[in-house]
Amino acid sequence: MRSEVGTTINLSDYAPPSYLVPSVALTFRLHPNRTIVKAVLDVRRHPDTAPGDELVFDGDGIELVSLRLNGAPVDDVEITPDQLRIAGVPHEPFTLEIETAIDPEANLALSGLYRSNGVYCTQCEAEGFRRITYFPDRPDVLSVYTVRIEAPKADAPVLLSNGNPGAAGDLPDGWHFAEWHDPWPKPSYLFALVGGDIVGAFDRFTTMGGRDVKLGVYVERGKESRTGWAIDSLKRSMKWDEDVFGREYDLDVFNIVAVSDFNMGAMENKGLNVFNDKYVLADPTTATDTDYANIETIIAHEYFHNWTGNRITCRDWFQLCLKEGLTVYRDHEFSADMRSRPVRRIAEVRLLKSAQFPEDGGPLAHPVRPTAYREINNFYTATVYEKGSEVVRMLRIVVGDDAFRAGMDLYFDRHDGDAATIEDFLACFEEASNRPLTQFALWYHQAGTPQVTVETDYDTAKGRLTLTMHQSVPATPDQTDKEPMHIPIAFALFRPDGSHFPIADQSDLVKNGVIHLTKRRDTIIFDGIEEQPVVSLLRGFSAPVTLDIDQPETDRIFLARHEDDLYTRWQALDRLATDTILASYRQSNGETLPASATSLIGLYGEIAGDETLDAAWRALALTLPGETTLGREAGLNVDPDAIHVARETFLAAIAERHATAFADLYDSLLSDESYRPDAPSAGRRALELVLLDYLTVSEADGGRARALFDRADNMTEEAGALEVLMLRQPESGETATARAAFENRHGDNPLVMDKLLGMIARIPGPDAPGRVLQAMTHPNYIETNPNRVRALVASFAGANPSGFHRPDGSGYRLLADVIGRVASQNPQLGARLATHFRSWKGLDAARRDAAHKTLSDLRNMRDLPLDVRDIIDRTLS
Ligand code: 0A1
Ligand code: ZN
Repeated sequence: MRSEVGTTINLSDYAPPSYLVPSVALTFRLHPNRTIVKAVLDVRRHPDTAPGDELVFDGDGIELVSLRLNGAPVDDVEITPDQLRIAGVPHEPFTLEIETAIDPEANLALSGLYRSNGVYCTQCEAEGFRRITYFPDRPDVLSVYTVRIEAPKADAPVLLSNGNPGAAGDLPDGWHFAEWHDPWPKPSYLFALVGGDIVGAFDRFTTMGGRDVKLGVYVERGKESRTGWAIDSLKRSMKWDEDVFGREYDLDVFNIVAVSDFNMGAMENKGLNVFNDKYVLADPTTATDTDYANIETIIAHEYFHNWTGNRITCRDWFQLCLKEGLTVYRDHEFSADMRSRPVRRIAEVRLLKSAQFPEDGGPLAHPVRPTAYREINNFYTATVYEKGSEVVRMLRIVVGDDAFRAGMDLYFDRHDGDAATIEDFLACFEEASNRPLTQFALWYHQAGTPQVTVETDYDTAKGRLTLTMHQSVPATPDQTDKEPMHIPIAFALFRPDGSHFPIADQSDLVKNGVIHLTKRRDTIIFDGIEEQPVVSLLRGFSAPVTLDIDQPETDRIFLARHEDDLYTRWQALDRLATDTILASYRQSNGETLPASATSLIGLYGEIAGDETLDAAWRALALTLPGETTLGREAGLNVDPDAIHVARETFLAAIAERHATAFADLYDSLLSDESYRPDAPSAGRRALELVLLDYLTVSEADGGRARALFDRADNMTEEAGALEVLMLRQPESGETATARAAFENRHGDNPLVMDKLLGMIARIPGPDAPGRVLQAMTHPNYIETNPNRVRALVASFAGANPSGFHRPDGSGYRLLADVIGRVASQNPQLGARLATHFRSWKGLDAARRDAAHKTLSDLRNMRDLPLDVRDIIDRTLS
């Protein structure tokens, strides 16, 4: 066990490793409670460092069985809870043989080697390998691995590890073995092993260079019929990375294993990706359109890591965004190419605003590349992933498409096989574009969401538009004074007929339709604008900033109607909806709408019925901004109940105004075609379900939703209809009957039952904590499985503001109790749950006090693991 208080690790203290391990041979004898691991390490001194004669390797909670150096026992060895120290090691390369014993069954932290439903599997990122054997467990030590796994054949007929398969065969007493060799040097966090009674579905892919790759997707027995979409997504990912980035796969096999107990979404271990089964298993009757889309993008994400993460890895964990931000950017581009680009962009921005903006504006804010941490597992954040991806996206805008591609090629070329840094990455783009990126690099170093304010002035006589822009970056923990950033603001100037004014470049300030704001304040002048234009800024959400522009309501409505970039059209509409709901919240606690709402409400009817627009886009346009985002935009002293009321008031007004048109449209969308997961069919269902929600607001009995629930032949409509019933009419008889039917049909499928847990958790209002407590008694709710806890408790705390933020603190106490129970067995899960307190300082006084009390009580808990303590300490600071 590592210390509860922990020490702070600083980027500025980075030093190369003293010892390197060019090759490793591991032998595992799998046993549920006492697995024996034999590691033979080829160890040598780092040529550039001058260590003393002491070797220090990392360990965590393992038992040392034996230790030999160059074949001889070692006397001068010290073992602490987290280290193995050997004094007086030779100067010449030597062999270290380490035998350790571990207990996979007792490993509920799901880090290192553990058992999931009887299947042995590993999770080594970030620091799990040290729970398997003693090792320099850091990403800048790269080794070639050879692995031999031995196990009873009946328990574990399938034995997998990284790389290519080698010898396999039977052993005495019903045991067997399999050997694997991975020729590509890799850090220990990419090591993986799987052993169990799992079943593979197979396919093949021929790479652009002619390599024939055997693809396998392994799942628990009985789930093999749900692997087709994952394999299809994998093949499309492999082809896309060749076509778009010129990246080819580099082994003879690529395996994916789906396990049911997993702390995150998935893991990119070299040649052996391990997945949370939620992101692999799909068929029409158990997975929704959202599940299909998530599987597609996560399979792609893990596959793309083969180049961005594996072939080029991180020098240290501060560089996490080097692999994560870049790989998220790549999976975004993939999904945009597979589906509708504007629709995907809307989803990305919604996620950024609901998850990353609150992080960046609260006590857990940190730079995309942090400079200090106590627990690295707490830095797998929306900032590192989503903002990290936005930074790469901006980089492309700043250097241009051609230099971006050239910079990527240079990066792959120059750093293949390296453990690299953000500086290495940026240097490639400086060279490719022949421009310095020093100011741009601030996106990696300065935390906080920049704020841009814009004043517009149009001089009719001169035909001149003047934009005065001002930027500021708010103070964040440990960073008070901020430098101005390089903010690319894509824009257009519209004529009243919807056409664009042509825009000439202005040296570095305006280029290709982008204003490059680099100063704290700047003035941009456009001449030859012969009539008052409508200004559209931040097109495509070209930078992760908040924008405040003095723009008349009529211009905003114009953009929501005529912006020809569909993402940006949604952005204009979303801004109008947000402002309307917040005005209602401020003026009347959400009870009544401002007069200005009338024209906007009319616009929703126009959009819904506009057949020229993609149905998926219309569905998103009709989805009002979420309560979390509204609450953040509302500023300080927020009352989430009033935010909820304000959103509902606006929603009800839209529903009432368009009742007939929405009903007709809804009826026209119902289809008898059999289910297909493609984007157009999914878009139709999304629009249908959004309309169903509007229509049910004013219905007495939920009959329409019940009818859809009964006729549905796919999980999207079945769960979608049930969700409308559960959230709109939680106590109705129709809801009770539908819910019982759902449980009856799917009670044996935990992933489907998770959907029900999520619905229960999201029912708004004062009864929410009681309902969640009740759901915890359901036999399906198992607290050692992160998916169950996330479905119920994280949905409650993260997606039900009016239910979670009860002024009496009951929601907070519920969360704290779960954290207390979960943390001792699974610290990472406990820490993730604790992040849901992150916005407590923005709430009204009663809630703030209640949250503060709960957080203080939690902090005083004995034996709180470092992961949780780190989050609580920072949240309270
Ligand atoms: N690298 C993975 C995410 C991941 C991180 C940590 C894990 O265990 C603690 C597991 C997965 C990815 O980006 O997909
Ligand atoms: Zn990743």
